[in-house]
Parts: sequence; C-alpha cells; structure tokens
Amino acid sequence: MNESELHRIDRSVKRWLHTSREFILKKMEESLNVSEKTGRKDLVTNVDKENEKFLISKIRTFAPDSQILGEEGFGDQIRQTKGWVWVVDPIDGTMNFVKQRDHFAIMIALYIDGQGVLGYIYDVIGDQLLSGGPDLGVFNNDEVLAAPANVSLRDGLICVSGPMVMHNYHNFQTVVETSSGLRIYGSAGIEMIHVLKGETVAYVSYLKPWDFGAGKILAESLGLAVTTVDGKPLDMLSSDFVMVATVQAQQDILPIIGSNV
Ligand code: 2AM
Ligand code: CA
Ligand code: CA
Ligand code: CA
Repeated sequence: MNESELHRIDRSVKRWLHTSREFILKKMEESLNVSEKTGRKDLVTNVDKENEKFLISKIRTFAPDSQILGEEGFGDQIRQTKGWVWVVDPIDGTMNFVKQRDHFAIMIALYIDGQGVLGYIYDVIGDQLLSGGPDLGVFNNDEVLAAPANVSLRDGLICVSGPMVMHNYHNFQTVVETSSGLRIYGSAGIEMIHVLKGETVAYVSYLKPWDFGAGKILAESLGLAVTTVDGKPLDMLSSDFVMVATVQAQQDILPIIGSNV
C-alpha cells in the first residue's frame, strides 16, 4: 500500500477515535449499565457495546469488504485472516472504567493478509494516542516515538497480569523477582503504552486477539519482541500468554520460565 493511502486511513481512524473518546466522556456523566460476562471479574457496560457498534459502523462504511473482529460480538465470525481484518477493543480495561473511571483505552488494529499495518491505543482520560505501524513509524499524539532502549529485565520494571503473579504461572514470581519491580495497571493497552515508551521492559498476560492486535503492530514497529510467553509467534485468531518486551528482557525471561510452560 502506498504512503498516501496509509495516511488517508490513518486520518480516518484518528477521527473515529476522537469521536469515540468524546462519546465515552459524555457517557461517563450518566450512570453505567454494567453486566457480568463470564463472572464478576469480567464486566461489560452499555458504553463498551455502543462504542463497538459505532466503530464497526465507521469501518463498514469506510472499507465495506473488510472482516471485523470485535470483542463484544458486533463484528464478524472470523476463521481466516486473508484480506483486510480490523480488530476492535472498544474499551480495554472495563474493570478500571467501571471502578476508577480512568486507566482504560480504545484499541483498533488493521491487518492485511495477516500483516500488521496500523495500530492504535488511545488512553482516553490521559488523552494520549499511540498510533502508527511499520511503514508510518510510531507516534505519541503528534510526536514521533523513538524506539525504546534495549534494557534488561534486571534494570527494568515489568507488568504482569495479577493472576500470573498470584498463581506463579510459568514461574513468573521468579521473573518478577529478577526485575527492578512489578507494576500492574489492569489494561493491556495501558500496560503496552508503558513498554512502547520505554517505561517498562516487558508486559506479560493471557490475552485475546483484541487485547494484543494493536499493541503487536506498534511494538514490532519499534523493534520490540512480541511473542507467546515461550517465544513463539502469535496466532491472530487465538488467545495465548503474550509477551511484549525489549529483545534483551525477552532473552532474560525465556531461561527463567524454562520448561514451566
Ligand atoms: P478488557 O477490559 O477489554 O476485557 C486486565 O483485566 C486486562 O486483561 C484488560 O486489558 C482486559 O481487557 C484483559 N482481559 C482479557 N480477558 C479478560 C477476562 N476474562 N477478564 C478480565 N479481563 C480480561
Ligand atoms: Ca472484556
Ligand atoms: Ca481488552
Ligand atoms: Ca474490552
């Protein structure tokens, strides 16, 4: 795809995201309609659903031949990744949205024939949009984001999902012990923003495609490693333990988890 086409798509997605943010902020003035999905720690609100419907309607008008993978189910049932595939997480960090009214993100990704083209993570309250891809580079709002330094696990902070640390999945208590310290923000998007900006050296969690679709494109565009927790390529259509890390931190983590996969 040529650069002017990429810029045309980029401008459109950014317009949708700004409208989505305004919509979410407006909805936060009213009471939320909250329901459980698989249990009390897995929530969805009317705002997640309405925002997903809004973004999907924009994508359908803009690129009618696309397939759309949306967390709340208003997109398509996708079995293969040929052609244009959009991945939408209308609110990433719904628990934070409900409990804190902060620390959540809107995420959109565009893949073409399985290759990441454009990714967006929008921290709604912080008004911070990470955007871009392999051909456009990565931006933090309007500023070019430089590749983070290749810092080791020992010299960096790490984000790991709560359950992974609490239950020591894949020996992650030792990984955390080896790092400079643990941070848990509760939104895959917000945690990935920290890795992209070089504020943490790794993020590891069990994630679904809409949780990692945008972050994978942005992170790989900055030279970060994005794999399963045991260093294998990610499958865009399945859930897995995902690791986004500096190349050095990934090399430090792999031997610690060893055969604990
Ligand atoms: P979500 O808010 O869009 O569901 C912390 O919970 C992070 O893990 C969030 O980014 C959340 O995304 C994601 N996550 C994935 N599966 C989850 C689940 N079953 N319950 C809660 N959060 C989940
Ligand atoms: Ca969810
Ligand atoms: Ca999510
Ligand atoms: Ca979500």
